[in-house]
Amino acid sequence: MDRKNCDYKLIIDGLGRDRALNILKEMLTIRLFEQSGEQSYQAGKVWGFYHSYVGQEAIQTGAVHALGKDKHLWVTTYRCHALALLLGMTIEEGMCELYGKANGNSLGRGGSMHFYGERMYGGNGIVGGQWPIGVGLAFSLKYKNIKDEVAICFGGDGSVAQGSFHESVNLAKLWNLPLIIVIENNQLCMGTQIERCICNLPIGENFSKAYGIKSYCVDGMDFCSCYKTFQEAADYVKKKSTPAIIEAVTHRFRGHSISDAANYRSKEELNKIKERDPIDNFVSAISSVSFLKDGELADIKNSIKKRVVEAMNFADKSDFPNPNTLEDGVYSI
Ligand SMILES: Cc1ncc(C[n+]2csc(CCOP(=O)(O)OP(=O)(O)O)c2C)c(N)n1
Repeated sequence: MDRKNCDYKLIIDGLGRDRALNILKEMLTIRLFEQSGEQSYQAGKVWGFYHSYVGQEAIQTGAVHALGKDKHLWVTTYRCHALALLLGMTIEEGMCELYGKANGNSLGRGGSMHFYGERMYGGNGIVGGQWPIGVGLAFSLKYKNIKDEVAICFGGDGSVAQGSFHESVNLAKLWNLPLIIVIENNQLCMGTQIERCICNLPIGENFSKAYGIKSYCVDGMDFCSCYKTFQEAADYVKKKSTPAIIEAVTHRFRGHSISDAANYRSKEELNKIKERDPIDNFVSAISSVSFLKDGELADIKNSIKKRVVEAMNFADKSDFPNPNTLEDGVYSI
């Protein structure tokens, strides 16, 4: 991991106080959104699958800040709430989608695994289903000769075991597509340890060698390392017009989904993991350059919590989609 190459002070100074505080607010919004969504689920207001991004916040926040949310084409897995929020979805749209309400991000038809945005192509429930979509997005950029944008495709470590990953990476390199392939390695393929799922570790380094692709390995619990690595990888991909792999080593604090009690991990192990909480890491990084005043963190948390609770009430009061619109948006050829 190239943490040692990451000059925190330089990065935080370069961001400036306002932007650093915005980054903190975004990571806290993701955390509180996820926790509140889970509460709503337990209260019977949200159904279906629910995959929380808690613990992994630094990766996609780092990526979106490094590349900019108004450019590029993005796609991710079923663990998709964070990316949608980072790319501009409102908390209300997100909460309404979880509640299956017509004001939701996908008009209440997709639920937790199917969030979208103008530049975000899901939210995909099929493990490994996003890799070929990422290749298609990168192909479209090359085809249209758009040189200052890339496609970014996120996937879990378990999805590297799918054939779709290998076919996609092969094509991306064969056609030299501007694609950043991000393996969010939370070291668990659902409930199976990565060592029992993937044959050749470290995953990013070894699989990238197989396809002749440059790879980066980054501490996914650290915003600054992620931010710097995504900047470097995007510059490389644009300059060389070729793909790159980023393996972000991380941990999820929750089970694979809400119905997974994560009994395969001891309390002690989880507590140890939480000592490297990406939000706490960022708070200490910005505190070390005096960007955070006394009491400011508590104020920020309270105001975000208030906004999330308002969004939950809004979702609760919103209408379910009208059954007469059931066939809207359904196309056939
Ligand atoms: C094609 C397909 N096979 C199986 C599943 C069931 N499934 C959902 S997630 C998952 C494992 C994914 O592991 P990983 O990519 O490491 O994700 P994470 O641990 O972050 O949930 C499986 C087998 C599925 N959704 N799609």
